[in-house]
Amino acid sequence: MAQPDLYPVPPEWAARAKVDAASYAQLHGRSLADPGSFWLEQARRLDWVKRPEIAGDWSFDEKDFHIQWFADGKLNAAANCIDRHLKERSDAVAIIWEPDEPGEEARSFTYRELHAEVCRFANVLKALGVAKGDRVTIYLPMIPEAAFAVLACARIGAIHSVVFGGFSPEALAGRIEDCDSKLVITADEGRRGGKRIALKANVDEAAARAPSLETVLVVRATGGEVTMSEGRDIWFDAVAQGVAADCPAEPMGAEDPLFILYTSGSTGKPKGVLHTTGGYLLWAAMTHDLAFDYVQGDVFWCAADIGWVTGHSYILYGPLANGATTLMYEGLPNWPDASRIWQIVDKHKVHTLFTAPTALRALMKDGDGPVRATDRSSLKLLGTVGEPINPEAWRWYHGVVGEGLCPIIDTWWQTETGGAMIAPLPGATDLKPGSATKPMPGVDPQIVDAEGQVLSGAAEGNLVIARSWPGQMRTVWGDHDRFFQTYFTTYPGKYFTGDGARRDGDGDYWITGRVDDVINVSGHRMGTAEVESALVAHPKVAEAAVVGMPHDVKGQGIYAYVTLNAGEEGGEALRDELRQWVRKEIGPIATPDALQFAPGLPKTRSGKIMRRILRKIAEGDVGSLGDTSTLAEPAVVGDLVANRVA
Ligand code: 6R9
Repeated sequence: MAQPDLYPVPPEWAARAKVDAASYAQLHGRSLADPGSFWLEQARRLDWVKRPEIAGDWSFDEKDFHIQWFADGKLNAAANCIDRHLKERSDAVAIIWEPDEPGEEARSFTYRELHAEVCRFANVLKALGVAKGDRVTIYLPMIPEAAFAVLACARIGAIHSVVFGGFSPEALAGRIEDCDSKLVITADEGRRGGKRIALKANVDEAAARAPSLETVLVVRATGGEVTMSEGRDIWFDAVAQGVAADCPAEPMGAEDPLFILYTSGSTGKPKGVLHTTGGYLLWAAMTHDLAFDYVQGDVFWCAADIGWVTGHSYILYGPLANGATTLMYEGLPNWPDASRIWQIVDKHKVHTLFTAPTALRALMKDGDGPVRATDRSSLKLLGTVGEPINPEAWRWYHGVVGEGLCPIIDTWWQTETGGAMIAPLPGATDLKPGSATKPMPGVDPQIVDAEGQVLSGAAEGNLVIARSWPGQMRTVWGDHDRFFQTYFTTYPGKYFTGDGARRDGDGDYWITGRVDDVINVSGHRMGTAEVESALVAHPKVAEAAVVGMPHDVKGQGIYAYVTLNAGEEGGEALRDELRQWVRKEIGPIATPDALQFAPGLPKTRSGKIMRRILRKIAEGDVGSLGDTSTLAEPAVVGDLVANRVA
């Protein structure tokens, strides 16, 4: 065999980084052996109104199920992200904002300016009657006001629920209603890749289906035309004129909610994942510091949208808590051309770039030219998140983008975990393309078999986390039982991630992907059940089954099998109509890549759809369909194979 595919820690990183291999082992060991003192010490990373004296207090057992961290502590997340940096670093740049249009000027905000913007935004919210504990839905493009709105909520103790601007009015309405939110913050329009997105018009449509909604606060972003509804809609700039640029930060209990973020699960409607103030913020700050070895002054660019957890933790909360300079980009990595992302790196002297494998695969398609045409010498570290990274993309990222000089930080985590859980530290961990490597301090991963037996040494199975960590979600909004049922009953006493994983002989973890009915499309989670229920809502559809299929850019694509009502005829026109229908019901990311009309679906005699077979057909792996003898009507399989959509 050739050289093992191992990329040892570069000596200069081992020498310079805050954590080296020996101190990582010590840190992780102590975090598990003596969690109480370890976490109280880590808590010093934050600025507390009242410093906590208790660390974790939790049990994953049904009888005594509870999760609390630093429960006696008091703090404010926005004050941690802004005010505490004012004394010494008020003129340091907090946020650099790069607009969609390359010709337009970038903007930047120092910590002092950020303070004024956030205070003003907070006072606007107060003037509209928003109080501690109220839910505020944020449906904004990637403009600076999105950061101000999030931090303004945190400042006054309102619970923000950011909804990705790509979601449809229907999806938005569901998320407004679920958490009974009375206020939506939106913009006239969003911009991405030169296109306009009619955000305010979407809110108007959502409002019709969301009776809890009372007020729509509209930020003027593009100047595009909108209809304002008297008594409900308010221009931000009109109210902002009269408010003060100072607003005290509300002292919050560490366990007071900070935000809700909706994410797809394997069943039912999206879940409102709830994170609380102290534990989440500490997790975001600690993991940002350790995994990216952040040093103040470095420009950190997480190229996600704040509508996803990655944006929450690594555009806003983690970097700002650490006094970082964080870059926020409005547009797409490959617009107007394939080198835009690298031009932004050069323009703002980006030190760390953190993006998703799907973006890398899309960029790789244009070859090395657009990368080589740029300098990139400011880059020191590269990160990835969202899905397993294929070794080809890893090597391209490392060799071409980073010129072989930048460690790749592959971070495995979830909306539920608040921040990175398994990830290399640049000064401590030898890298292997495709492996997220080692657990962060405090993380106790285990690999279990189907029966819950803990496997030791090199093994493959399902990934669970055996103990609580501060960044863990606390509940599903409005449905605590669903929280317990979803995550703690498959393997009693442990948090079940929904992911499969392999651990090699060096103790490195390799995430193999979801083992439940969640599809990972371009790093975004989509529940098969959600797409199915959108399809069956169409008047011509009787039944639908949705599975993932391999997709060379998106990682996974959506493959839908649709059975029509009797008398309906499937054809190209209806196929397009149904794809558009799903797009409208949920959003563009849910659009099926392939849609096959199926007179019947493979079901067991008890009526369960055999997804295993549908997955194989979607993958084109029709030679190994396995045992089909338990099917009620084995003949349907032949038809499905014959009419497979390539
Ligand atoms: C942060 C985020 C979570 C799911 C997760 C897993 C997949 C995320 C990964 C990864 C392999 C990585 N995932 N990071 N798989 N390697 N580095 O993406 O949160 O949107 O909730 O998705 O994404 O399957 O369970 P979220």
